[in-house]
Amino acid sequence: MSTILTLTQGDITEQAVDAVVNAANSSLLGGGGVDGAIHRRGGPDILAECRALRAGHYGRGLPTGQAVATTAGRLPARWVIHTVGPVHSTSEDRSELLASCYRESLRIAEELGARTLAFPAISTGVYRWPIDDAARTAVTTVRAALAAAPDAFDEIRFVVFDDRARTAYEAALAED
Ligand code: AR6
Repeated sequence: MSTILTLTQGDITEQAVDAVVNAANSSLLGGGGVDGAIHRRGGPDILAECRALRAGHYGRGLPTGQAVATTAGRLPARWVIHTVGPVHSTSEDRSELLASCYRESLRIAEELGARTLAFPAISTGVYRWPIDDAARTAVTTVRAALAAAPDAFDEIRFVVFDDRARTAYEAALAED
């Protein structure tokens, strides 16, 4: 069975999927945007697990491009997969780190047995990544990872907030 890639405009915290990806920062202790919404709607259990991760394996924070899972608390999902996108830079190409966020999130999801996964547009808010380029990186990276694991997932859902992001993902999904 092959995985379907879908696009939804709306709030990532309302997605009924096995795992929701959080556009976190390396502190794992919350922030604005997607991160703020996930902690607000998901409740304190998520932060408690994040604090435990900081007290244990991730004492120095979660490095950019990596991912780690916690409970989803009160969200309509089983897990939150926290990943740290790169801040966009004009002096250095950090695309590989952005791609790594998608690959590592998929790897963790597969380990968990999550078959449906929702991704926000990582790095395109506070971290200022241009949306067209971010959408292309998201779609091509996910497609490449799925080619290597064709039976692992049922649905990968890209969740965007605004019209501009929706247009960018529609274009990226229409490309081969
Ligand atoms: N549902 C779906 N998409 C959303 C939502 C939502 N509820 N809220 C925002 N977006 P951002 P980043 C879109 O800033 O750029 C935090 O403070 C938004 O329009 O959430 O990776 C963290 O703690 C944008 O297109 O993530 C970090 O410090 C996209 O989601 C930092 O921001 C990502 O925007 C991470 O910055």
